[in-house]
Amino acid sequence: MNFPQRRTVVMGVLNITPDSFSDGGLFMDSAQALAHAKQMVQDGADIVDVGGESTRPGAKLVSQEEELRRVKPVVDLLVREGIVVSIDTQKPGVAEECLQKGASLVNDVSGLKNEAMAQIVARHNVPVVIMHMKGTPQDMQQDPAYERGVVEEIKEFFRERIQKAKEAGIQDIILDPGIGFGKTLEHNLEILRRLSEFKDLGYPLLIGTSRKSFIGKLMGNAPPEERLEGTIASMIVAVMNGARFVRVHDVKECKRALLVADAIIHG
Ligand code: HH2
Repeated sequence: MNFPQRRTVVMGVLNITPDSFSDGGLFMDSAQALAHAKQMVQDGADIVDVGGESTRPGAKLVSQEEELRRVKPVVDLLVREGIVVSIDTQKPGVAEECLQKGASLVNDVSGLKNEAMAQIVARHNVPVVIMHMKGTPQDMQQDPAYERGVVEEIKEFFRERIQKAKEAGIQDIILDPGIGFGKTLEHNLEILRRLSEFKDLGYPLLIGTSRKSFIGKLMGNAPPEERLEGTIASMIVAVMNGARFVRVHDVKECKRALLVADAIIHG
């Protein structure tokens, strides 16, 4: 896919879930979801990332049937409006049906754990986000530890999954170290500080810090709706350290910050 080279690519978050940590319950109605997606595009989103299963720590699992019931009509509506859609799912069956509806990218927070996902992505010839998660959303925040170092272990994971993706015939890979997915506050900070080390792998990097709990902790236990400044600060650090894609809820504000940051970084 051809994304702009000289500026950061903005992915706006659209969760069709009752329980997502910051926008849960807001967009269960398709008309509201469409209106929000359009607003995000107007505010500067290049891609809208549609998700039907929360991956917050301790989230309840959702059946494939229920996930499809939530996301498919919305993907359909957005594609008809000409919006570039990414489908945020770990389920090959959900990815398949959404790609058939015209989604342009698969965002897999399990990083191609399920072999069938790699086959589907390859067959549709679309880009895939390979995200790192230690454990599952149900257990990932129970004392996560990295014996060989958090950056080192994530790089090992990426090397293995890149190999699998290539074997399946996937052309277009985006890597995401998965901020908050089986990571302590210190792990998240170290990943962001050392992000440029992932560039050695030779693939574009995506970062999703938006409104996450580590920001709340650093901002004196601020709730999700009061984490905008911390979101922007962490996003700019990520961009300076090599992120090409950012996944954000507050598209307008983040885009305005990126207009300045991108001008400084890319000229
Ligand atoms: N974070 C979330 C979900 N999907 N995908 C990628 N590639 N990177 C991320 O950091 C990422 C992601 C979690 O955020 P959100 O969708 O707002 O919450 P929830 O999982 O509760 O729906």
